[in-house]
Amino acid sequence: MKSMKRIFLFLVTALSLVLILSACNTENTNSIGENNETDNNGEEVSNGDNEVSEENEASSEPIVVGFSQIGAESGWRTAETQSIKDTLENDPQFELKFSDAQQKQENQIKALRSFIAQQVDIIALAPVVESGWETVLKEAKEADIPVILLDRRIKVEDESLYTSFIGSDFILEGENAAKELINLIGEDVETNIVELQGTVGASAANDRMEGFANIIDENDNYNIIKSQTGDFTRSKGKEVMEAFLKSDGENIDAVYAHNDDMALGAIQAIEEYGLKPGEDIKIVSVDGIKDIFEAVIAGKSNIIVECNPLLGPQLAQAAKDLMEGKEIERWIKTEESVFVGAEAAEAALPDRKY
Ligand code: GYE
Repeated sequence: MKSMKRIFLFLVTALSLVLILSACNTENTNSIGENNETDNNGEEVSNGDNEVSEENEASSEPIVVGFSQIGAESGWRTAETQSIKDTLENDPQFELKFSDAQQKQENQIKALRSFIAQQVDIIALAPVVESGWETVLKEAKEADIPVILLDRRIKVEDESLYTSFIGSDFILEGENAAKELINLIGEDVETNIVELQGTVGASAANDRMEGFANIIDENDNYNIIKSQTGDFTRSKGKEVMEAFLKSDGENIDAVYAHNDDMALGAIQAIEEYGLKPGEDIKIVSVDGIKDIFEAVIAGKSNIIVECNPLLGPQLAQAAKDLMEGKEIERWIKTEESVFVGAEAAEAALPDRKY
């Protein structure tokens, strides 16, 4: 009888030890934010991780990236979406969850909340506008999901709400657009410019406007006589240019468009008005899509300030680095050029990838 009692005691002690050890293991795993997950009831949802297979699992489990894209308003954006899909969908190390917000911030916020609920590893956000992100990004932070901003910036007081920004220097793009325009026309020539702005509240619009004004304001011969949003689209660009031509017609010497699509719309409007785009009215625009190269080659536009949308490889690298616990740069910049005139455009066109 005594020996039965001893065996029973031994079994109870052994069982408790096993339970304590496995509890410790769970705590460790969760505290380093690894792959164990909890469901709505707070219960652990096993995804195959355990002590023995942890290393193997970590290398075979894909990195889940939730990407909230703005929409498809421009050739540039379509190229960006393609680059991200091509890169992440063709790499078994990644699983991409893609969401198109159709230009609406509220849809982006919904997408982010859904990514958080699905416990993605990384959120990539191309923010349509600069402001209004605090609440949802705090939710991502609380869920320990790093957020990488793609192509546009945001304004937040707490800079720790995002990990990194991958994209261009829009102020510099605006400055380059103005410098090249002044070079082309001549600094002593009285020049009236109309400006086609991008989406209201977007960093790409705000900064391109600021950079351009920085340079133009230094030259008394150059004046921005009209400035209005064309929402980064061809149709709106055309519409706004028609209105500019109606009110200011022959007084317009140059167009500065925050993107190529709006410039292409403006070209149509100018032709329909009976003037020659690229000659009677000089044109400078930002992005560098193939269509604008063709327009410059045809003499219908003049200056292209490049902005690179092929951000897939940089996003993939940043995501891998983050998952390996490496520090990534706060601003991952893209290399860009400026093309002036038909000859330069013709030489570059065969190598254009978007
Ligand atoms: O220039 C424009 C697009 O955010 C940099 O958005 C991007 C801009 C790009 O729709 O064409």
